[in-house]
Amino acid sequence: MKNKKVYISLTADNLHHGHIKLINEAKKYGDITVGLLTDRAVATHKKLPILNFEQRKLILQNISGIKEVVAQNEWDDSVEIRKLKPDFVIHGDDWLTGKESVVRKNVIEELKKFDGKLIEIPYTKGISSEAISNRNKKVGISTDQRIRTLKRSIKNKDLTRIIETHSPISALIAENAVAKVNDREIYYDGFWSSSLTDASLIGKPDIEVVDISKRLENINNIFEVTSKPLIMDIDTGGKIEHLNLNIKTIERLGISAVIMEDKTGLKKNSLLTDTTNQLQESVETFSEKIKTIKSNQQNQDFMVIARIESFILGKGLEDALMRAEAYLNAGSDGIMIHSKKKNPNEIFEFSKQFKKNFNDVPLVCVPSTYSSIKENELIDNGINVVIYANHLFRAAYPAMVETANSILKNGRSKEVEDKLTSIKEMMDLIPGTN
Ligand code: SPV
Ligand code: MG
Repeated sequence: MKNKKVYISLTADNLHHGHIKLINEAKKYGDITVGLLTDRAVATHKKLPILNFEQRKLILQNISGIKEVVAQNEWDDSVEIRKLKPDFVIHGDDWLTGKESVVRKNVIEELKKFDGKLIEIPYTKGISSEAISNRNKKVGISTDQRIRTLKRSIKNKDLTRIIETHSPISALIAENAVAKVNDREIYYDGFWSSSLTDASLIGKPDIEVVDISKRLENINNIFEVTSKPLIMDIDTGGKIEHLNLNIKTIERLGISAVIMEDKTGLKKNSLLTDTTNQLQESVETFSEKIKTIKSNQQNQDFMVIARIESFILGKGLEDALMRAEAYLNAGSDGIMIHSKKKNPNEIFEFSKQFKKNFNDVPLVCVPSTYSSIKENELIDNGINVVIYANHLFRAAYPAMVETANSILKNGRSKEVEDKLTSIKEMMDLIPGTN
């Protein structure tokens, strides 16, 4: 008689004895097919797994009792179950409540259609993949792993969400921030090291006056206490002769990508109202800079993203598209298109034309002035990476002003106390306090 088919769905990023118990139980019912969640499937609801799909698959293929490992492309197990029609589905009973209970309902409905059975086994107490993952977080992340994560995120998520961090504390806040929306966990995929907020932090204008070693020292401090990837704003990239040296340091530190803008002369911030004295670099020279970075990079996952300032400088769509093509030919791994309009129209016009020829090239935008646009509209319009470029700095500033003024006015701090974080909350945020 043919063996019965048993289906179990796993992510298997942090394999532990609870998984082995489940597999041993499943074995009793027949031949096990594991539906292994793809990176993309996991990323719809949770953080990307540490190990990629192929690595996780290899581990499972070498566990006795597992007959086959197939890709589960959806978060919801019932989609794969519809295709495979297993005799049994085995699952831990931890999905009776919480975010997976909807999936459970769908699986039960699906099984009814072909008389499959659901077997739920008691969840192994005292261990969870999440707990292991939190413990790993304390151990830290390797440089290569951090660099790689940005590319993986862009590949596996509809939209990679980046937020500005100007200090280790702001980075810790961004690292830990999570919003539960429906049954999904929404979080930031990485950090933006902004020239504007790095300069503002030390009371200087955004004119490439903060030297690179100071910027990198700040990023190094951020990396000491966090694990997410970081995109660095390298302004114009500076002199080619410096760029080829700096890029090695940047990469060695574990930065995943640099964004370099095609301006020349005294660079000022793009959001200034008056841009009359700001100049755009020639296509030839800027392409040389891109080639310099590409020829000096060591890690294949490191990316250079060319930032086009045509809209900022009033040059228009044709110029932006021409530059995008030239910069990609020079080796750029992605394009950032910038605008300081109140609506995203010119960004979306660019995206529409750009994506016709370069659908697979990551496209980045920075919606500081057109902030009413929602992320799902960015996705619908072909944007792959969104950068919230200055928001944590801008959030901290009014809070500090208000506190400073309130203490002066009242001759004590009590009036402002309930707006402040408690000392305990502050300490809980810092790793190693307890
Ligand atoms: C920055 O954050 O420093 C940027 C983005 O370059 S913008 O301020 O919009 O120019
Ligand atoms: Mg900048």
